[in-house]
Amino acid sequence: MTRKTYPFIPYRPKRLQDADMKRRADEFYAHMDQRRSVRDFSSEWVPRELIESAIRTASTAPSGAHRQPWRFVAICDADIKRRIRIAAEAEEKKSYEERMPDDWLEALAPIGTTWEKPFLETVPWIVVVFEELFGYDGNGDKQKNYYVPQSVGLACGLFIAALHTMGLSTLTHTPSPMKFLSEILGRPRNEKPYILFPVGYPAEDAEVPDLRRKELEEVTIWNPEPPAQVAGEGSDH
Ligand code: IYR
Repeated sequence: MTRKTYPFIPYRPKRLQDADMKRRADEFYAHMDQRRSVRDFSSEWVPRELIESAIRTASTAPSGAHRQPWRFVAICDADIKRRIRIAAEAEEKKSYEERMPDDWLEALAPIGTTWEKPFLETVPWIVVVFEELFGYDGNGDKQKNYYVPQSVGLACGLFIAALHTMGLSTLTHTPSPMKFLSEILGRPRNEKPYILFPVGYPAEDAEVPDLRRKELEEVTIWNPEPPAQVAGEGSDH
């Protein structure tokens, strides 16, 4: 069934000079490579406009059938943050002490995480992302969404990049199970908690593990190996 109902419009992203492409690519990589997950936050205020901008950017992500099946719940209220901390710590305590198998605890040991999550109260903002499992059409009938976890993951990646670009920090936090977030935040049953982002500035004395990222060669398979590029030869074709 080919039935295009959108009007289609030309798309001509500005073509850059080869040298500019490489420079911008390298600058973007260098910038993103500075990003670190933070677990010790300052209580310094972050204006709502910055959170709005990050959510706008996140919402530019591609999504299955362009359903944009994500909801960002932005929380700055001290009482709600406290309730989230209490519920998250209750679940995390059970996870760390009873539910997580030894191999998992061992994998986390070098990072030093524990069930205690004081940052949930310290940070100026918590943003909880929900997956919209299904929506409703104009008649109020259920409408399926597609590739929801992929779509929401992509939006979260852009959200993280947007925050980093502003000089803000976050942590991808997944208290488990996360159902308490639906209850505290009063979200409907077609929405499922996906991830929680504390957002703010690192505490003045914040430290992060001195970890290394995998080399390009460890994460890339060229299939087949592309021909060697001749120096000075652009890719104008
Ligand atoms: N959700 C727990 C445990 C945890 C799991 C993984 I995998 C991490 O990379 C970090 C933590 C917590 O937030 O502590």
